[in-house]
Amino acid sequence: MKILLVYPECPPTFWSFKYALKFIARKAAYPPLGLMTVAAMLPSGWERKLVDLNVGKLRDRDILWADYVFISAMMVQDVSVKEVLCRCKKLGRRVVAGGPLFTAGYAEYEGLVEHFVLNEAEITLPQFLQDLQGGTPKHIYTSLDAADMKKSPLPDRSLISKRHYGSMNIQYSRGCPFDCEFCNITSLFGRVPRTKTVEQLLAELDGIHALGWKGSVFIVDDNFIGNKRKLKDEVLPAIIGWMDSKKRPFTFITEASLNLSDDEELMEMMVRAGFDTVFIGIESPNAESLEECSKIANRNRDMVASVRKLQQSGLEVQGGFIVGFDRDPEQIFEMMIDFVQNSYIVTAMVGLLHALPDTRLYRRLKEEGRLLKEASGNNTDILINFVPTMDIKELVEGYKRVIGNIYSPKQFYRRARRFLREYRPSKGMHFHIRFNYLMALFKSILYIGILGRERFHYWGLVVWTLFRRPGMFHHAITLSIYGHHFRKVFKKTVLSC
Ligand code: B12
Ligand code: SF4
Repeated sequence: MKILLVYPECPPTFWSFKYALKFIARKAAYPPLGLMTVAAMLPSGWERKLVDLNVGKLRDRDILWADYVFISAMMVQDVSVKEVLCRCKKLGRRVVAGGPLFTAGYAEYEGLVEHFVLNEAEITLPQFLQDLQGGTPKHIYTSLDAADMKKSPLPDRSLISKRHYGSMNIQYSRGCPFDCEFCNITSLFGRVPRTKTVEQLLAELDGIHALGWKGSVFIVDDNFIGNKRKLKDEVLPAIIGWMDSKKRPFTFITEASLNLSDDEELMEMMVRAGFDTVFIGIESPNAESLEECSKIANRNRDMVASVRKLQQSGLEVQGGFIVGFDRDPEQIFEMMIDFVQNSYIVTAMVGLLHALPDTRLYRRLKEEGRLLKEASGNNTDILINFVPTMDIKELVEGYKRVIGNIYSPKQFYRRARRFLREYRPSKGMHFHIRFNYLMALFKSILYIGILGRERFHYWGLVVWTLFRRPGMFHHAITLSIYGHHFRKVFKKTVLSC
C-alpha cells in the first residue's frame, strides 16, 4: 500500500513567522507533527511519502503514486485543504482526513473525503486500518476516549527534511488542568494531563539529534506544567542529563500557564534543562475579563511582576492576549497597550475573541442567541463570529489600534530594549553560530537597517546592545526580524480587513 501524507498551506499569520523565516532561508516554522505521528502508526510494509505544502509543491504524479492520500489540517488551512481535496477527487484518489480541522467539523468536506479518522489517531487509526485490511472501511471513525500517551509512537521524522524548518517539535503531554471559557483544550484532551514516559521523550530527543539538528525545539504541549511533580522528579532531571551528555544542542520553547512564575524550583530546572522561552496566555489586563473567562492562573496577582520573574529567571515570555470579552471596558485597548509595553513582552500576540466549537463560551453565546457563525480559527482575521457587547466597529477599530501601536517600530524597539535589559538567560545557554544566523544578520542589515522604514530604531537597538548587553546581540537581531514579520502580517492581513 502506498500512502501520501499531505499538509496543506498555512496562510501568513502572526504565528506562521513566514516573513521572519526568510531571513534564515527556512520555509516553515515547524514540521507537521500530527502527520509524522500518523505515519509511524501505519503497517511497516507500507510505503509512505510526506508533502508539506508550506515547504514544497504537490505534484499530480505524487497524488497518482498513492493508493490513499492522508490529509491533516487546522481550520486556518481551509483554503488550501479544499484545493488539495479537489485535486485528489479529479485524479481519482481516495482521501483519509484527520486532525483538528476535520475533528472540529467534517461535514463541510463531505463528498471530497472517503474516510474521516477523527480525534486522537492513537485510538481511531488502528480501527480504520483493521477495517481497511479486512476490506470494510467505514466512513467515519470517532472516539471521545483519551489516548494513552505512553502508547503514542515515535513520530517518523525520516519523512521530513530538517533544512526547511525553523524549529523541530515534540509533544510530551495533552490536556490542561485549567478550564478557560474560550478554550477547547479541556473538551478535546481533558483536565488531567496525559504524558509520555521519560524514555519516550528521550527517544524523541535522540531522534531529532540524529537528524543533525541544532537549535530550537518546541514542546507543543497545551500546558507543559500541567503535572509539575512529574516534571521535577523525572522529566527535567532526565532532559538536563541528556542535554549535558550531548553538549547542549537544543534550546526549548513551550506553552505554560502563568503560575509557573510562583515556582522558583521549576523555573530554575526548566532553564537548566535548556528552556529559554515560554508562551503564556495572559489574555487580558482587565481583572473582570479574566474572571469572566475563568482564567484562574492569572487572577489576583500582579501579572507584570510575574512576567518579570520569568524574564529574570531566564525565560523570555511570549504572550497571548484577547480583546472582545463582555466585560472589557471601553478603555481596554489603551490598557492592553500599556500592559504589553510595561511587561516587556516583545512577542505579544493579540487576537479578537473567537467562539470555538466545543467551548463553554460557544455554548453560552448560543444560549444567549449571540452566535453568528462558525469560527475561522484565525483570531486575527477580524471575522468575529458572535455579537459582542461592545459596538463591533469600535471593537475592530480598537483592535487594529492595539496591533498598530504595539508593533510600530517606536513601541516595538522600546519594548525589545527594555526586555533585553531585564532578561537574564542561563549562563549555560549555548548559542550555536551557524551560517544561517550570519545570513540573518546580513539580511537584517540590508532589509531592516538600510531599506526598512524602521532603520533608525534598528540601529539604535544594535548599538545599544553592542555596548550594554553584547551577549544578547543575536537576541536583538532575532527580535528585530520578528518585528519586521509582525508589521508585514499586520499590513497584509489585519489592516486590509
Ligand atoms: C503547537 C500548536 C501550535 C503551534 C504550531 C502549529 C503547527 N502547525 O505545528 C503554533 C504556536 C504555531 C500554533 C499556531 C496556531 N494554532 Co495551534 N496548536 C498547537 C497545539 C498546542 C499542538 C499541535 C500539535 O503539534 N499537536 C501534536 C500532534 C501530534 O497532534 P495533532 O496534530 O492534533 O495530531 C493528532 C490527531 O489530530 C491526529 N491527526 C492529525 N492529523 C491527522 C491526519 C490523519 C489522516 C489522521 C488519520 C489523524 C490525524 O493524529 C495525531 C495523533 O493523535 C494544538 C492543541 C493540541 N493539543 O492539539 C493547537 C491547535 C492545533 N492550534 C490551533 C489554532 C487555532 C492555531 C492558530 C490558528 C491560532 C491563531 N489564532 O493564530 C495558529 C495558526 C498557525 C499558523 N500556522 O498560522 C487550534 C486548531 C483548531 C482547529 N480546529 O483547527 C488547536 C487545536 C488549539 C485549540 N485550542 O483549538 N499552534
Ligand atoms: S490555561 Fe491555556 S490550555 Fe489551559 S484551559 Fe486555559 S487557555 Fe486552555
